[in-house]
Amino acid sequence: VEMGCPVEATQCGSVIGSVDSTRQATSEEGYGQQYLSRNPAEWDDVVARVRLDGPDTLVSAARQARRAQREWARVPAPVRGRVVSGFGRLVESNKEALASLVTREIGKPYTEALGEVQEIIDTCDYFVGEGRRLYGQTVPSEMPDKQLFTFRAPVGVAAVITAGNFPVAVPSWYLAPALVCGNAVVWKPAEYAAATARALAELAWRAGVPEGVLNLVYAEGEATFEGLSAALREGLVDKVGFTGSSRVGREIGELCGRHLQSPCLELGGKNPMVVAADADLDLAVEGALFSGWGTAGQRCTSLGNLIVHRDVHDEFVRRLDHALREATIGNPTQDVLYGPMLDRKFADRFEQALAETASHHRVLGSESTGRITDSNPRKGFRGDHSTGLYYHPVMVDGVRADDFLFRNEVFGPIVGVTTFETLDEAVELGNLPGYGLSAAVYTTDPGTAFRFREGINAGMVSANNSTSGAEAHLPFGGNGESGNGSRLSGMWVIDQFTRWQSLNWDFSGRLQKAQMDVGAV
Ligand code: UN1
Repeated sequence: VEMGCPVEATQCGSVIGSVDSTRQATSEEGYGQQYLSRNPAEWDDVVARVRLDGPDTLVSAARQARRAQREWARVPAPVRGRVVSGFGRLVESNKEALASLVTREIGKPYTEALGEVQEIIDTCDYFVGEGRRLYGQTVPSEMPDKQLFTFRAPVGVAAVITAGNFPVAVPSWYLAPALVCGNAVVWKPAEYAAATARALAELAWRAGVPEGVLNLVYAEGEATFEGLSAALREGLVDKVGFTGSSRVGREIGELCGRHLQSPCLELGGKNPMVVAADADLDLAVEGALFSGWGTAGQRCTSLGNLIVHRDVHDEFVRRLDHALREATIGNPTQDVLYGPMLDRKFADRFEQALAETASHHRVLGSESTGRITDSNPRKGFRGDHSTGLYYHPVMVDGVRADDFLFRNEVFGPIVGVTTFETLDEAVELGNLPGYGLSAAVYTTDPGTAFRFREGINAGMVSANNSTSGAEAHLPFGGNGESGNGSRLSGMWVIDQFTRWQSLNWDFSGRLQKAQMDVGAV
């Protein structure tokens, strides 16, 4: 890893410091090419240069993790909790620097980046307490002079593969519980958020997480997959955590299945927002704007389909169109609704999706579609569009249930609008794309909200709030195309990083046989 100071010297200091070369994994034959992590708002600004590792590096990291995990599991859980607490405190004292780094590396508006850093702090705070709980149970036995107990045992080594749209918060959902529960981790972050990952790992090591317990590997998709396959074959990985696309999630799920493992998969979403006839329309417009176009639509919880009651459709779309035209887009260091796309590959994919959809629909919210350039400008744009991956916001009205846009996650600043008449119809439309991450309903009738919650197949449902912005201590995760039902965050994630172990303690001094000795008293 070769990395210049990723933020201005005044902000950098303790976040990154110098990179210790002894922590570098050795490069393998055929690998080791450099990857440049660039600022998507200023493409010439190289935030970090990293060397990409090959599959063998991932395997040797897993081997190292296997060795280190045994020691770590012997550290008492409350002490492991204190280490995670120290990590949270270090993040907190570097909050602004870390948020600036996130803004610079992935183009997330600074205020959102601060929120994201807050999310890791909250997560660490939560899991300090878990270190003092990790409760097991005492269970009565069917036989006398015998006591049963249950314990939570660490799973062992977790391989964690994370996307870069939440380069701080999402990794913490895996790292904090995995570490508190006594596991070691091999972490493969998104390469386009390499500097942020490095900064986080540095802070964790500095807080006292042993190096072998947290291993950072940079690798591209194919090398990661190959390395993971080999590590699973060798029995070096006990749990895989993955946040990313449904397509890759399915491949990882298949791979894990072959090794009898159930991974933790947090995948895409086509999150619906239903606007009922009795909704507070201004509130719904605000929610749609934030979750549909905020973060340039690049959250897994971003709004995908707006499902609006026929009676309020015209008025709602008129107000949202106005809000979109007024919204400020541009440099993420400024006060903007959204900045650039995360990276060039996301910009390219968004252009493909636009070509699939925007050209044959009624487009609202903007004068134009596509990349914002000199010849395709946007009113009120802030910053320099010639250097950044900026796109016009797009709202597509009159989307039908079999349209590409209705069925597929796009991961960009585009939302389709469709109408409904009955709540049953709205729920059916919401479930139709087959994802099941997040969903929202705007209504002033509690009955509508509860019926929506019952009918919609989503891990997270909001009433009168947007599809994005889940809190750090609620179960996070989805169903269907959005994941395999695993949940991160709060007490629920503990089930991902521990396995129940029972102890059956007989102090009768004779061989008591379960089932057969019942009633022998
Ligand atoms: C993601 O996009 O992978 O609920 C996570 C939210 C954020 C996390 C999103 N707290 O929108």
